Amino acid sequence: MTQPETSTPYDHANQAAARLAELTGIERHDVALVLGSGWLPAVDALGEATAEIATTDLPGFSGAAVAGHSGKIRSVKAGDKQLLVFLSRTHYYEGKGVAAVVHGVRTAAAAGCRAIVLTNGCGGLKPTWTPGTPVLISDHINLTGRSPIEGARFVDLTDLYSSRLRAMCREVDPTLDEGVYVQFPGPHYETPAEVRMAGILGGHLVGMSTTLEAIAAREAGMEVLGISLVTNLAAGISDQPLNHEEVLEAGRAAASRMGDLLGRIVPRI
Ligand code: 8IG
Repeated sequence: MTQPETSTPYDHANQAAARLAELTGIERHDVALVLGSGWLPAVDALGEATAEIATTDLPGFSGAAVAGHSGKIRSVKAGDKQLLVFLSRTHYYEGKGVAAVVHGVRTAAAAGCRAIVLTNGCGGLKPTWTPGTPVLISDHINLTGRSPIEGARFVDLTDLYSSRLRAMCREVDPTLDEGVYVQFPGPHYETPAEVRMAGILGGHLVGMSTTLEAIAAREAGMEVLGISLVTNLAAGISDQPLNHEEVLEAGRAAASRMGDLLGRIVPRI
């Protein structure tokens, strides 16, 4: 269906949310979760899925492009909260544009979600973060050079990654570390020199997602929690080459800890 020229990405998100409500039978969702590389095996710890739909059943979504990312959305009942769980995301490097990257976030906001948990798999700059270590995102550096917002909408990003939610997470698990997430455009991994640059700029984690989604979530008024799973040491921090299969394996190995973590955090959001 072609959209009239006046329809905006926010209209598309409203349409997707309306269809979501029809397909799930759930009028409003409370908390959204986006699962990144390595997080999929943790999903079952969140609770019973009351519905699972394909992203392609909703207007504005296209299929998943990466092995280990499945193009599904689950509606999950977790205590008194109705969760909207995205089992995959659209990445900036797919070239579908920034509006496509944040369509899920805007759909979640239109579906009623007041908070969103953005997870990802990433490279770590601290050698003590062995593969499988979860790290709270304290702030970000967006090296895509893009914004999901168009026009004169000056959104405040102070405390983008909610200090309230981070403090709650550290109550649940006091061993959780924090770091600044640096989004590179990808899809190639960084050179060792780029990883050193990220460190000089104040970064601790390098990845290919999350920052544009966090900005769109804040624009939509949602509270944002970001959690990275360090699945590999960033290029040049270790002398090992990077490999997507190892990323998935680190996720599988960390699955029960991530499931336990999400299962304890989400009900308290
Ligand atoms: I998983 O080391 C994963 N995703 N940019 N760098 C970037 N993205 C990643 C990395 C990494 N590991």
